[in-house]
Amino acid sequence: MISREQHDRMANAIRFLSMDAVEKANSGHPGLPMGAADVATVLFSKYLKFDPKNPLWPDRDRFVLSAGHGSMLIYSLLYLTGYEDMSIEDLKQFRQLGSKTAGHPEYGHATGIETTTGPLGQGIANAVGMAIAERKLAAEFGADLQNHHTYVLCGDGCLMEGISHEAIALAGHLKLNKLVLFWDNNNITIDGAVSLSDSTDQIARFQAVHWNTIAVDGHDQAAIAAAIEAAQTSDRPTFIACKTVIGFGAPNKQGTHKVHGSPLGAEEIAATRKALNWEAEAFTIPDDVLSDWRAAGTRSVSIREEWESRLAETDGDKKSEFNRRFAGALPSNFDGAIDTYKKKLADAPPAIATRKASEDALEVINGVLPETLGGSADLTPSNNTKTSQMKSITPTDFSGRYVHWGIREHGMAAAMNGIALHGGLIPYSGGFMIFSDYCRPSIRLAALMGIRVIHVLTHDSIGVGEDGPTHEPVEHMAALRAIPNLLMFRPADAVETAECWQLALHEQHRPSGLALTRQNLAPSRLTYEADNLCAKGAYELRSADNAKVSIFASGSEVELAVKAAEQLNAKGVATRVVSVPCVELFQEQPDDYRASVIGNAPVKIAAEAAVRQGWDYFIGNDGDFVGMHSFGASGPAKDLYKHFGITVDAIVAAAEKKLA
Ligand SMILES: Cc1ncc(C[n+]2csc(CCOP(=O)(O)OP(=O)(O)O)c2C)c(N)n1
Repeated sequence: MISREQHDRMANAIRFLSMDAVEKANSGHPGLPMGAADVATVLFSKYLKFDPKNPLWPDRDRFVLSAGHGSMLIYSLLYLTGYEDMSIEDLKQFRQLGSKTAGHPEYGHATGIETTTGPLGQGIANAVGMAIAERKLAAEFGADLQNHHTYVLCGDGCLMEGISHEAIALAGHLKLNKLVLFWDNNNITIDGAVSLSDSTDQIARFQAVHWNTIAVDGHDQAAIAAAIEAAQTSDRPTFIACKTVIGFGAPNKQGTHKVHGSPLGAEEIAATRKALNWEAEAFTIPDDVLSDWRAAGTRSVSIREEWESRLAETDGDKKSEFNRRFAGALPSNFDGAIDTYKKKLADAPPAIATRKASEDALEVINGVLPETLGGSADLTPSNNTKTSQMKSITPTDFSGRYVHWGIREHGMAAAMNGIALHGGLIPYSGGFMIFSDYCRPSIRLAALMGIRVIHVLTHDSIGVGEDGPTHEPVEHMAALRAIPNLLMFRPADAVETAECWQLALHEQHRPSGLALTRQNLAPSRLTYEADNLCAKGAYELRSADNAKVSIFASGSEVELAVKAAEQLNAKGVATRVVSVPCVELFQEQPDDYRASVIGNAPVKIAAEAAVRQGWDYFIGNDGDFVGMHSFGASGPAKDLYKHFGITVDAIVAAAEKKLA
């Protein structure tokens, strides 16, 4: 049992490391770590199941610092509990270029940072995804192998962000009872008191979405412990509202917004040392305190060892499947299944929408990849994301493989990040491409973290038709292509769709999006090719000797490009067509490949039912672009294509004009 005095000294270690690191960096946020130090100390010293020497142990509890600006809290905890990749030197390098201790916690910088946080609210939704993953894997592999909690700490800001509501409503609905959310209820944000902008009754709010709620004094060690113990036996997720004082211990600044995001200053730090009776110098932790913390870090070793013995005793197939799933490797029969499917497609190339082609590909994929976890933001019949293998997950039955996310795109995308980060599953979603805007902050974070999540984005252009401009993406391909480390695929037919899925699934360290049509398309790949032609991002689909015209197109416009080329060739104008399913992959190819695909035909035309931005890479400044120059409109898709001039005739005319 940790005495009150010991506890205080352990919590103060967090406080001083945080304020001293912020002071040294002359930048950062001391208020949250100082205020939440007691909550974190109780959690990490008594309850969190973790092993700093085996930080990736699959059944560890997950801890997410949703209020990422308080990053020194987690960095301090990692150092104090004995993570080998977080030294005192790393803390001294807080916020310096190239250090692990970045301004906000970044996934991959050090073990124990379970996700990148900073954009407020994301961490709560990540944690919901982690809790979904745990419950799903527990249903699949049994409680012997998966049985852990997910703890998340948030501030007022996280709770004000809309994404938090999407996430907590789903968590309450799904009864994710191993999810525990601590609210650092300090009544302060950057501008001042929370009352400037918010008067939500948070307890009532969480109760309304079926959470267990507990309110405690966030500086009362025993009360925090009792709340965590109550949470651990709850049949619902638990919200622990912890009343805290921001910047606790700083005699003149605590409780005010002055400690939120600025160094305390030498004078106030000296006063805090006095007030908290802390004599150790900056970055020096007294031996007794460090040894208490290190003991907290070894607390779960035997639990981890018992877990390892259970895994060792697990039936061979199940054990190797569990290990494969957490390694993120695809099963050896995966590529063969795609290949067989491509042969079948070549026998009778279907004229279908790529969203339907995606469903057909998923039917094959989900048959061989038990780790895929599908879902849709209430557009299942439109996104075609649910295949025959996928039963719906329900609050009482997680044996299914399909999540009904509800109309919560942002929460879905962030929770998918949490699922991918948790390990053992590959999440893919469904949504209308237009609403990728609603997912964008989380897609960006997936790209920043380098994790495998796959967004199925259907209804990818004016091909949407009657629903009109509110539902027709125009700038979205360009906007998504602008996100570094995200692969945006826009396949042209069923074969390309299967190839793009294959590529997305092989990408262990990048997210992908698949832009798919609502409308049917003529097949453009008519013969079987063993190679995945989409792998190089762009390739010559129709060749022509001494081509005078090159047409570059993606997705639904490849069909138009092929027909335009046929007409031009019939008129004696040698024309080739390049299909561009993934600009990012193409840009990674060697110079000579890119030069050969771009070619040197004097006339270059690009066709995509979207804005031109980005296409100059292929066609240059003097190429011509057949696409959108405005928002779309409501009407039958065929009429819209005509109205906006995205037609075979328009491509032919553009080429002829350039040749003239
Ligand atoms: C989405 C988003 N908007 C704005 C910010 C900038 N920001 C960082 S912290 C903060 C205030 C948060 O207040 P609170 O959660 O109460 O944190 P505390 O003051 O307790 O540290 C803001 C607006 C952000 N990080 N993310």
